[in-house]
Amino acid sequence: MKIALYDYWRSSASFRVRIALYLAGLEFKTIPVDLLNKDNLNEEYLALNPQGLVPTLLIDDQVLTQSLAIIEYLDETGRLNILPENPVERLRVKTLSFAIAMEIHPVCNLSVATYAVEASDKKITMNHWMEKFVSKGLLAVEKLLAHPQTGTFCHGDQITMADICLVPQVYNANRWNIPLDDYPRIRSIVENLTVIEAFSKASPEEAQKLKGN
Ligand SMILES: N[C@@H](CCC(=O)N[C@@H](CS)C(=O)NCC(=O)O)C(=O)O
Repeated sequence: MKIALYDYWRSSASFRVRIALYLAGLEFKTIPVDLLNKDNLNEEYLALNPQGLVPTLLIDDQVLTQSLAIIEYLDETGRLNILPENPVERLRVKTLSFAIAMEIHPVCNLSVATYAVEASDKKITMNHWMEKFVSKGLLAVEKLLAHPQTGTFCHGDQITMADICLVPQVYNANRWNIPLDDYPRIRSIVENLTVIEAFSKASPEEAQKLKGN
C-alpha cells in the first residue's frame, strides 16, 4: 500500500491526519503544499482537492479529502480505534471533535482571517481575529470537558478523535499567543498527549523537517 499526504506543516487539519497515520502505524510520504505560496490553488492540486484545502491523502489510487472523514475512514478500515463503540460515548467524542474542527477551525482558516483583515482595512488584526474566535471556541470545549467521562484524555483514558482535534488547535492557540490560563482541563489533557510519540512525531516542527521525504 502506497500512502502520500499532501500536507502543509502548519495546517491543523494536516496535523490531525499525521497524528492518525502515526497512531495507525502507517508509513507515508509527504508532499508539501505551501499555503503561503498558494500551491493549494494551482490547477494540479485543485484536480485532486476541488476545495483547495489541505490535507489530501492518497492511498494507492484513492483520493481522500476532509481530515475528519479521513480519520473516520482509517478507523472504519480497522487501522485505528479512536471512536468508542457505545453510541452515547461516540456522540460525546464527535461533539468535542466537531466543536473544534467545525466551529473554531473554519473561522480561523488563513483565507477567512486574511479576508477579515483586508476587508476591515486592517482595523482587525490577525491576532485579534484569532484571539476572539479561538478563545471563545476553546472556552466552550473547556466547559464540555467538565464531564465525568473526561479522563487522562478528552474521553476517558483512551485516545479518541477529540484528542486528535484538540492538540493541533492548542498548537494554533500557542502560535497566536492566546493565553490558556483559563483552560486547565485542556492544558492538562494536551500535556498528557504531547508525550505520546504519534503526537510529538506529527508536530508541525517535525513535519517541517520531513519536507518531501
Ligand atoms: N474541513 C477541512 C478543513 C481543511 C482546511 O481548512 N485546511 C486549511 C489549512 S488548516 C487550508 O487548506 N487552508 C487554505 C486556505 O485557507 O486558503 C478538513 O478538515 O480537512
